[in-house]
Amino acid sequence: MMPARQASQSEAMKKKKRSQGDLVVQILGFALLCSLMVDAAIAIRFPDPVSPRSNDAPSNRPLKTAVFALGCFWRSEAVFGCLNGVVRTSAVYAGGSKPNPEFRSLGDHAEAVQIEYDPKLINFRQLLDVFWSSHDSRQVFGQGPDVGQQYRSIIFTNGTEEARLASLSKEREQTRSRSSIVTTQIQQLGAFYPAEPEHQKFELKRNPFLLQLIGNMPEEELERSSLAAKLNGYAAELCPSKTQADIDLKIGGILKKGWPLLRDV
Ligand code: MHO
Repeated sequence: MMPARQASQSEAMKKKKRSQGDLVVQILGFALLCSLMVDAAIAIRFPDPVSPRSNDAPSNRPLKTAVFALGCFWRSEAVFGCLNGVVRTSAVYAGGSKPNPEFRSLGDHAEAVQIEYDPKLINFRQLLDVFWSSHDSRQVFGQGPDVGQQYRSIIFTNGTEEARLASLSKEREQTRSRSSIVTTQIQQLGAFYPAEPEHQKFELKRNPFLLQLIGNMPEEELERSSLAAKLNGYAAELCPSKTQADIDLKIGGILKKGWPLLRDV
């Protein structure tokens, strides 16, 4: 028979092991819950990339424009900037009637993103899919902590075909969320205005290291640059995970050698 002291020690050890085991199970459960919550909160549905024909450079092809409002335009610009086929993005004010709005007095406008895209590489339907899957269209006049009509959700269209695709996608979205109303408005695009320079490529500008890596472009170049649009998405960690990883690798390579500047990703 075990002496009383030894027996109680081994009982205590068993208890400790059991409670350590419980802790591990709790931590794993919590981690799983968190990852499910993050997935449920945002799981952007990225389109499958189409590879461009090498003899037909994107710069020679006619581009199309789309404008969406989905909350703070810092984030909206980053969401779309990284997509294959998106050539340029800008933060804009749209959807209102006030001429020449400014951030501190934008009247009835919403913060929005203007997207210039190559229709051979990505289409309006795919952009709509990214739009729906990258924000909460059921939140009334706001996104997360940003509350107010400037953060409302809007799909702007150029008329019949885009308006039809937008309504169809909204109906689909409404069937997905039976218990709450999809608040997204669908509007013909009217006059819209570029936001101030400090709101353009905001996520990228928060990262002086990345700015340096692309050679500290002057503001006008930064605003027109496809590379800057992509890196703006990368800086916000909103690119598809494969793209995030590819850019990480590229940057790692440059850092190792100490050169050259990052010219494309
Ligand atoms: N929550 C953000 C909103 C900025 S956005 C340009 C902030 O004030 O930091 O509306």
